Amino acid sequence: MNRRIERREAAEILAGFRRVLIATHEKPDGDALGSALGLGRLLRDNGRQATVLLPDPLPEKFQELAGDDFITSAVGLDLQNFDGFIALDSARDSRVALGPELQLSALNVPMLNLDHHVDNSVQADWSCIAGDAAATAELVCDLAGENGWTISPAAATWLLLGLITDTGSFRFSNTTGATLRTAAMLRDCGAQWESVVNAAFFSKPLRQQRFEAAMLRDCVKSACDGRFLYALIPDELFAEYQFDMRDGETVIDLLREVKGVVIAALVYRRNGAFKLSLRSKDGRYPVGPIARTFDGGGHQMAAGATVSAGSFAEVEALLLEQVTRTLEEAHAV
Ligand SMILES: [Mn+2]
Repeated sequence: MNRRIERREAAEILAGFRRVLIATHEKPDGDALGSALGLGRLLRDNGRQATVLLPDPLPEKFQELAGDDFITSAVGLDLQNFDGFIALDSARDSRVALGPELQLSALNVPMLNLDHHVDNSVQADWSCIAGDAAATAELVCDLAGENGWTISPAAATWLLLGLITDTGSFRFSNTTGATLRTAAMLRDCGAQWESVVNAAFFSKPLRQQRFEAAMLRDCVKSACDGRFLYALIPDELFAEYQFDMRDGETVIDLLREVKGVVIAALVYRRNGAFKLSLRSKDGRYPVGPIARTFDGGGHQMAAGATVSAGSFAEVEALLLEQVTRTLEEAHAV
């Protein structure tokens, strides 16, 4: 159970499937959608059947791009019909989004777990965890390459979305030479560069721009001599601008962009607890370990957690303690 495998073997297992069910993490972001819808297309373009299950609503900005290449509910799915199940970009069992009708434990289908979160703990038959890939979509491209598969313009467009969003348009330090070569390959395969960039970065509703302006004006605090910048965002602000953090993958970058900032954080309420998002822009001060002290996870430079606390002040105190400690010690990456 849960054998760790390298890309070569993952590509062979993938090639052996004929009828595949694909899922990704709850509250899907660009890489979740890009890797899931991209892999679905890729498999169909190369002689397989593939069904992508996305029970959670898509971020508003990606809805147009997505069309109807997926199903939103497992109702009526005949599980006997599949000879493979693939979980993408999901770091934990509880993150794999299947909707209320289907339990991961009840899925009696050989399972392949593909991800780039180094702390992935999903229980599958096989797990290929590529910590060196900037995006799960990059890993999917590697597997396509191993199998010599054709990448159609539609598949390339989705996979590019994963690469572009998880690298912040190739600005973040997870961008390797291989990432850039993969992006170039996808563009050569006919990926719609302009559609992807427009959807990911140039499609904010005006109310989001206003939400962000208000957040910057009213909610941002600075600590550790300006090296830590964070925002405590009250429910009222989300309500005033009808903004949902499901659409807010890039909000934290507004803090990361500020000169002198090493660590950025967002804190807001979610389901009776507090959601914490963390970013670092200096490898000597990773935020992955901070997230793990709150029982969260993610990557070294981009991580998150859910914190049970009574008030914003309580979360703030815990956070300041951890970040101060991190900034005082230079960690080796
Ligand atoms: Mn990802």
